[in-house]
Amino acid sequence: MRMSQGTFEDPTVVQEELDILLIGGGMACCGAAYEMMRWAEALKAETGTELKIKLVDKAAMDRSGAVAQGLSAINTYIGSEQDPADYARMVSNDLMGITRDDLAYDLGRNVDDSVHLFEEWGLPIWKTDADGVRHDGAESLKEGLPLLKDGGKPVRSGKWQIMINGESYKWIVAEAAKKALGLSRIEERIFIVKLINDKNDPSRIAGAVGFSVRTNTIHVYKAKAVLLAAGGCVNLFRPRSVGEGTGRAWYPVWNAGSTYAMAAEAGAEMTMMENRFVPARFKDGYGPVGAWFLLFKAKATNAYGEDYMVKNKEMLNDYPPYGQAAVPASCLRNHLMLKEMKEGRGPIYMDTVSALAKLRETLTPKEVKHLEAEAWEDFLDMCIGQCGIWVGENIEPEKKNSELIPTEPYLLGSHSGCCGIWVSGPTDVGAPTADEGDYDGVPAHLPRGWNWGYRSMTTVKGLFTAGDGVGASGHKFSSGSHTEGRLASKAMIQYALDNKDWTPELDTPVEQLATEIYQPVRNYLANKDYSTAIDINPNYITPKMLQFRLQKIMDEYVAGTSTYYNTNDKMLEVAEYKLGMLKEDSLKMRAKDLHELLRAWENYHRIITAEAHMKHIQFREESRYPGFYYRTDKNFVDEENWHCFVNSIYDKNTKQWTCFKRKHVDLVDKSKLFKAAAH
Ligand code: SFD
Ligand code: AMP
Repeated sequence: MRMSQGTFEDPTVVQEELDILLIGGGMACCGAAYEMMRWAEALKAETGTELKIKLVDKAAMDRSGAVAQGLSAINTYIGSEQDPADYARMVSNDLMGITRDDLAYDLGRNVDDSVHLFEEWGLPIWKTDADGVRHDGAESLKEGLPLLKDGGKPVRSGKWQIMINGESYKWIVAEAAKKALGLSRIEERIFIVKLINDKNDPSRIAGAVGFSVRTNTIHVYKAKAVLLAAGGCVNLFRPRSVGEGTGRAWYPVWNAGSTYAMAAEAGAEMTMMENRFVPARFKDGYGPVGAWFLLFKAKATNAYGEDYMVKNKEMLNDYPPYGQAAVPASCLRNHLMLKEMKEGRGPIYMDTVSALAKLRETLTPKEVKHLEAEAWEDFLDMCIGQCGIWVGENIEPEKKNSELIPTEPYLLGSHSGCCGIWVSGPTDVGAPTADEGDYDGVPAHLPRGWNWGYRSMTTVKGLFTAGDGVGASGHKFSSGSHTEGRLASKAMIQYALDNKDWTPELDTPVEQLATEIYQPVRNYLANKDYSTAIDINPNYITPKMLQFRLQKIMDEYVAGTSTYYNTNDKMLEVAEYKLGMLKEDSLKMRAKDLHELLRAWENYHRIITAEAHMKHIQFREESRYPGFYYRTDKNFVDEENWHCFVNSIYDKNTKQWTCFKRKHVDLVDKSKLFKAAAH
C-alpha cells in the first residue's frame, strides 16, 4: 500500500483485504447491510469470529440510487389480502409468462417484513381508519392508528401498492443501514470499474477495483464474497429529452449498467437481457402514472377522448394469455396505446379532469382537497421536474388533461422489467427431486439449473446480486429490492464462513489494473495540447460524445423511440457492427478530470449492457414484449419455440457473447390469472 498523496497523473493505490464487499448503496445494499450485521454480530458474540465487511457506493448513500428523490408509494406489499403465490402469478403475467416463480415467491413471502422495518424506522405510511377514512402518514401517527405489523390497514393505491409520504424514504432506509454497518465499514464516492476473478479458479470471484471520484486514489479490494447491486441501466438509448431537456430521464441517469457489465465480464450467466421496460409516463417530465391509474382511477385516452384499452381490446387476443388476464401486461398496455399513436390519433392523454371530477362525487370536500394535494405531492415526492412542467404549462390537473407518452427503453430487473443475472434460488421452495440434482450432489428441489446452493449467488462462485441485478423476476420495486439484499446477505455470510480458510488471489496484477483504470486520464494528458480546443481532438473522444454515439446506434437500430420500437435481423446486424466499433473506440475516451473519468467508465458499462441487450434480441426469434419492442421479421409470440429463458455468457478475453435457451417451468398454477378463475 502506498501512503503518499496521489495526483491526477499518478494516483495512489490503496489495497484492502475483506471477507465481504457490498457494491452499491441503494435499496438492495441497504437491505443487505442491515441484515448482514445482525448475523455478523451474532457470529462474533458466539464464536469470536469477526468478518471484515465493507460497503462502497459511487455516491452518498443518503440520496443514492433510484430512490434518491423519494417515492410516494411502496409498490410491493403483500399484506393480508394476497399471498406470495398470487404475487408470483402477477409477476409472471406482467412479464409475458417467463419469470422464475421460485424467486418471486420467496420475495413475496419476505417482503412485508422490510416494509414493517421501514415504518419502525420512521417512514410515514398512509392508513385507513375503522370508518374507512384515509389518513396520510403524519396524521395516522397523530390519530394513533396501528402500525402495519400490528394490523394497521394501509391505503392501497392498487392491489400490491401502498401509499407513503416518501420524500425522505432513502434517508430513512440508508440511516438504518449506516447505523448497522458503522461508518468505518462504508466508503462513499468510490466507483467500482470491474470485478476480479480468482487467479487459481476463474469461476470464482476474488475482488473488485475502482477509484475515488473525489481524490486521486485507486481502490483494490480482495474479498471472498461480493454483492453486486449497482442498479439498472439508463441512457443507453437516445432519450426523448434532448437539447434543453437533456439529462431528464425516468429511472436515474446514475444507474449506468454497472451491475450487468461487471457481472458479464466476470463470467456470470445473464438472463432475459432482451427484456426492457418502456414506461408510459407524463410527457416531458417523466412523471409516474401509477397513482393516477390506480389511486385516482384515471383513464388514458387518445386525442379524441377514446379509451384505447377498451377500443383496442381485441389486440390482446393475439398474445398470451389471449385476453384472459385480469390486468393486461405493461407491454401490452403500451401496444394498444402505440396503435393510436402510429395511426395518427395522438397525443395520448391522462384524463385527470374526469378522474378528479368522479372522485368529487363520492368523497368529502376534505378528502378531495387531500387527493388534489396528493396529485402534486406524487410528483414532488419522486419526480419534481413534472411539477415544473405543470407549473410552466399552466396545468391544473382538475381543469386540464396531461399528455402521456411511452419513453425510451430502460434496462432493469426490479421494476416492471426482468433483465439481469441468473441466480441460485431459495433452498426450500419446490419439491425435492433427487435425480435432478446438479449442484455437487445436492438434491434439487427446483428445476435443473435453478439452484446450486447459496440463495442469490450468480454462476460465479462468491458473486451475489439483488434488486435490479436479479433477472427473470421483476416487480420487486423498492421494498422487494431491500428484501432481496437481505436474502442475499444471509447466504453470503454462510458462504464466507464455509470458505474461511480460502484466500482470494487476483488474476490481474494491481499495477495493470491501475493503469487500465486511469487510461482515459492518460489519453487526455498525452494529447490535450495537440489542438487549441480541448473538446476537439483527433486523438481522443469525450465521454459525452461517445454516449451520443451509443444512444444513436441503440435508438436507430435496436428499437428505440425513433423507429417506434421496431427492429429486425438486418438492423441488428448493423447495430452489432457499429457497437463493436464503438467498443473499440471506447478505449480512446478521455478524462480531463475525475468527473469525466466516472463518465467514461459509466459509458463503458453502458456499452457492454447495450451489447447484451442487442445480442439477446437477436437470439430470441420472436417479439415477446409487444409494446416494448418488435422484431418486425418475427412479429409474433411463439410459445412453442420461445417459451423459455434466454441466457448468455460473455467471454471477456474473446469479447464474444454466447446465447442459449433455458427451459421455463411454472411452479405456481397460472390458471388463477384468468378472469373467470379470478372471481
Ligand atoms: O413510481 C455504484 N421505484 C419504485 N419503487 C417503489 O416501491 N415504489 C415506486 O413508486 C417506484 N417508482 C419509482 C421507482 C424508481 C424511480 C427512479 C422512480 C419511480 C422515478 C423503483 C425502486 O426505486 C427500485 O426498484 C430500487 O431502488 C432498486 O434497488 P437497487 O438497490 O437494485 O438499485 P438502486 O436503488 O438504484 O441502487 C444502486 C446503487 O448502486 C450505486 N452504484 N456504486 C459503486 N460502483 C458502481 N459502479 C456503481 N453503480 C451504481 C448507486 O450509487 C446506488 O447506491 S414508480 O415508477 O412506480
Ligand atoms: P408506475 O407509476 O407506472 O411505475 O406504476 C406504479 C405501480 O402501478 C406499478 O406497480 C405498476 O405495475 C402499477 N401500474 C401502473 N399503471 C397501471 C395500470 N394501468 N394498471 C395496473 N397497474 C398499473
